[in-house]
Amino acid sequence: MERAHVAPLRGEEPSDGLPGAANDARIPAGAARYGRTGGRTGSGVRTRTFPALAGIAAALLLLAVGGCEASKSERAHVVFHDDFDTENGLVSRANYTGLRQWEIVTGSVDLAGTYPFDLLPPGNGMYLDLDGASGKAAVLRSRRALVLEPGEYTLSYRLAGSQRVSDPNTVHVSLGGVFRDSATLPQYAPMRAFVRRFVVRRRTVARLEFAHEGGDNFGVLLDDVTLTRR
Ligand SMILES: [Ca+2]
Ligand SMILES: [Ca+2]
Repeated sequence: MERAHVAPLRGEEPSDGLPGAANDARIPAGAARYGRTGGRTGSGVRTRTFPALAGIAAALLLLAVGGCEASKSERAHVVFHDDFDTENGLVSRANYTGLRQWEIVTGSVDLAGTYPFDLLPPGNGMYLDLDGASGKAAVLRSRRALVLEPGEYTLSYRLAGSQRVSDPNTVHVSLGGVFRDSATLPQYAPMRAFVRRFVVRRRTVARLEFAHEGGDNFGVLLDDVTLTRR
């Protein structure tokens, strides 16, 4: 049975999608009314048509400027992202140590995604088996210390079961003292997104960490780690 626990300041259930970057630019009510009024002024009286068109153009300009400002204020800032798709020339490797953005504190990981470690259906690019081939699962930590300015954060990552031996696998996720979560996935759990939201109230510097339990060389599969701030 799959389970996931989280104690963020503000959490939500796992989602099938990554956090959206769509903006919710709203049209001011007054501007909308102006547009409808302008549309009814087509009376054929030439001397009144030009001011009306100028007004419509001004309203559209205001809408465009307002929309841009709204987009800027609501746009998420990407603090960290890794999809592993540029690792090792897309060649799978057991006990891979060349991760660009992660140090392996203990244990080992396998780089997977292509033969002979094409464990999932196509479409995931490269990903990691967090319990490599050394008999000890990995503690993976971001090489870069992440500077977390106060704000609302969304951390998303995709996890799948090992797709091989029948034991469940547990991984613990943390970001310093501001976020902590864990997930246990059965053997054939498909790859899906976990999306977590939390608030950072004071400037913090922290490293992102994935710590896998056990060590039987078949672990949780990890892909698409993204941290954003609003
Ligand atoms: Ca990938
Ligand atoms: Ca295992």
